[in-house]
Amino acid sequence: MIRLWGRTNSMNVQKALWTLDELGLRYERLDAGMQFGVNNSTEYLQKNPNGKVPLLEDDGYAIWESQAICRYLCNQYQGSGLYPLDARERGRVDQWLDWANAGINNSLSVVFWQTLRLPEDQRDAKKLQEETDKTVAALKVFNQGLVNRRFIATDRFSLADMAMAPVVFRCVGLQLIDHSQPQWAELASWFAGVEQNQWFKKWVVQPLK
Ligand SMILES: N[C@@H](CCC(=O)N[C@@H](CS)C(=O)NCC(=O)O)C(=O)O
Repeated sequence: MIRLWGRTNSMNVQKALWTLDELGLRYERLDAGMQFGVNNSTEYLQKNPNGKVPLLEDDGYAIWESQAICRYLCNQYQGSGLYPLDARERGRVDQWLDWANAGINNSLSVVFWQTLRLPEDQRDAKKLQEETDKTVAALKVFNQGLVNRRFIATDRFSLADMAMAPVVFRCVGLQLIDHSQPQWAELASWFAGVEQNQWFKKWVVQPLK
């Protein structure tokens, strides 16, 4: 039995849910994190000592870190379509997956909290501007990576596209970029394709809060 813990408005949980559904797996999702709590209970911390979501459990095997979860699911359940076996193709997927976490998620997360989640008296306009600039600079790298390509990592849709889709959804929703402008043409064309994906519509498209 596969169980995933995590609130559905977390980008990291969305990636794991999307992977589960792309692979056609049966699973149970349990709310955890923020208003739902659970993630700081002793039982949860035994499985994920970071107290973060998502956490996946598969027949007694517990794994945390969203992208490790996505890779595990592909490795365990014939997901080579999303996470290719070829070393160079896999290398490209890993490259963009790692970059999504290290290269853009950190700054976007600050922007998200500074714009929507922190009480107004705790917001810091300078920090917001700095992290917005970093996020937009990273999006330029992503846009450049899509020149003459339909998907970011290989010639097929992969985990790398799934990792970046919620990021771009938030950046567009927060109006960090106007992707109708010509300098974002590659990103816009990629995003228009992603927006057709049924699991993107199910898990990622929701009001930002
Ligand atoms: N790098 C981790 C980040 C995990 C993380 O920071 N999760 C956030 C939600 S996106 C969390 O658990 N926040 C605490 C909470 O929801 O209570 C991953 O990709 O899984």
